[in-house]
Amino acid sequence: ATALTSVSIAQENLKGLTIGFSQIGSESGWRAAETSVTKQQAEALGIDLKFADAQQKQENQIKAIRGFIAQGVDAILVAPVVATGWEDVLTEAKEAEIPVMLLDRGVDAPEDLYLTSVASDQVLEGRVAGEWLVKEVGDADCNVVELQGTVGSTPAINRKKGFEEAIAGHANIVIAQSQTGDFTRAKGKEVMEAFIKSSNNGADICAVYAHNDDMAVGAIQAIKDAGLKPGTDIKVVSIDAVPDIFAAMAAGEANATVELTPDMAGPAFAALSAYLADGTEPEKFIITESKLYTPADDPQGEYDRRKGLGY
Ligand code: GYE
Repeated sequence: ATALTSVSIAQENLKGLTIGFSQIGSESGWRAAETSVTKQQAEALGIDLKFADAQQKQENQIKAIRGFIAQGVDAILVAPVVATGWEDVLTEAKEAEIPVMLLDRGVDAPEDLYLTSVASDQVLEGRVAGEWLVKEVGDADCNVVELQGTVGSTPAINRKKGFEEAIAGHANIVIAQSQTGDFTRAKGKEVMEAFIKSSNNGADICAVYAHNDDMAVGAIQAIKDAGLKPGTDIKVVSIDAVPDIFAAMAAGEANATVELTPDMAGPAFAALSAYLADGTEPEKFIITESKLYTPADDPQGEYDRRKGLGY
C-alpha cells in the first residue's frame, strides 16, 4: 500500500503490469488530485501506467480505450465522462479479455462489461448537502440556485436527485434556478453572475448548491463581485472537499462540503490484484464515503492535511 490509500494491495500481482487510464480531463481540483494519486500509486506498485487525458470528450476516451486494447494492456481504468454510449467499446475490451475498472462515475451498460466500479454514492452526496441546508435554514424561506455538473454525467444526474429528495417536503426551500457549470470554476462563476443578475442583484438568493467545489469557488467570486458576502448573504454548499473550499471556509466564505476521496484507484488496484491472483470476483460497486464538513471541522487543518498529501 502507499501512503495515499487506506486499502492494502498485494503488490506482487501488479508489479510490471501495463495499465491504461482514460481520464476525463482536468476540469476540477478534485480530478487533478485523482490523477496525481493514481499516478503515485501506480508508481509505488510498479505498474506502468499509460495515461490519456480526454479533454472532456467521450470520443477521445473511446479512442484511447481502443488504443489500449490494440496495445494489449493488462487492464484499463476509465473515468467515464457521461453515462451513455459505452457498450460497444466495453464489449471490445471484454472480448480481448482485458478487465476494465470504472473510476468515480458510472455507466449505463451491462454490469458484466466491467470488473468493478469504484465511486461514491452520488445520490447520497446530494442528500447530505440538501439535509445540511434543511437544518441550516429551519423555517425561513430559501431560494436556492443550483450549479449542475457536466450534462449527462452520473454525478450531475444523481447529485441533483439526492438534493431534491432532501428538500422535498420543505416547501420553504425552492430551487429557483438551475443550470450546468460543467464542473469548472470559470463556468461556475459565469453562471452564478447570470443567476445574480436575474435575482434582484442576488438579494433573492439564499443559497447556492454547486455539484462540485470548483463551481462553488467560482460562484463565491461572483458573489463578491456583486458586493455581497458569500457564506453570509448567500450560503454556499458543495461537494468534493478539495483544499480550496477549506480555504474558503476558513475565510467564512463557504458553509459546507461533502468529502469525495480522490483515492479511487487504490480500491480498484486492490480488486484487480485479488482478481488476478485467484479469480476472486470483487464487489461490483465499491462505494467510498460521503462525509459532511462545515467550518466547525477545523478547515485550516483540513486544508493543510490535504496539501500535505500532495492534493
Ligand atoms: O465531483 C468533480 C469532477 O466524477 C465524481 O467530477 C466526479 C466529479 C467530481 O470533476 O469535481
